[in-house]
Amino acid sequence: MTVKQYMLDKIANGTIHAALIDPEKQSAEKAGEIAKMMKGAGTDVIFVGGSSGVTKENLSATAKAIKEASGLPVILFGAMPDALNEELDAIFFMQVVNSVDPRFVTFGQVVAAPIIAKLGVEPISLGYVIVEPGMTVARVTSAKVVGQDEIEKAVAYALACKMFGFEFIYFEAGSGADRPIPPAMIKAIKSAVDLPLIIGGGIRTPEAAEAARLAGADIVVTGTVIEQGANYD
Ligand code: 1GP
Repeated sequence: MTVKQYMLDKIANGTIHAALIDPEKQSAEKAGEIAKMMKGAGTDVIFVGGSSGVTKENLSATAKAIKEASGLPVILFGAMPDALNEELDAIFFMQVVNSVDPRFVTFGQVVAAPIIAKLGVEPISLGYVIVEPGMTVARVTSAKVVGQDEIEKAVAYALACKMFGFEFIYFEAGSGADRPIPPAMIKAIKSAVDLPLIIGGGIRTPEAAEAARLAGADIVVTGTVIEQGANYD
């Protein structure tokens, strides 16, 4: 079964949880332990990636350790093409839809596409939209962030993603955001566009995750809260 189908089957039964693990932040062994612990807590899929410091070496070792320790599928989420490797189960082939830097819209993808084809790793196309405050990822990608109260604009981005043919959409407030994507925005996106909807950035409490779920998120992503709980050495 493809990773895409695995996620679609899970989503059909309700919202799922994705843990984001940054390969640069701990040893591969520790990443495996975290993934195993997260699986025990109900996590369904692991996203790996980070805004900087992701190398082929730390990414492949981390993906391998996560798969061995937890059995969960590992999807690469945002990284430079030279970090791609065959240990990954799938790659979000993503466009930062509101970036004004063509490297994050098309040019980086053109470099990555033949590498992904050669490796034989499953690509899952993803429209990625950055919402205020946006944090590091908004700065790195020069994104024109969608305001927290710009619900119509968010819906327009989601519709554009649908018309482009993306398989998944991800609305991101940025890792470590002080405000997650507002539930009203999630609800509006979900009622306008029937694509699997990923929501992340700034979700630190069960209440915030529950609010995203109730508003219509299909996949809720947490990163920082897992890092903080992991007691890194
Ligand atoms: C970042 O959406 C993810 O890409 C996770 O954000 O680190 O704030 O949980 P946090």
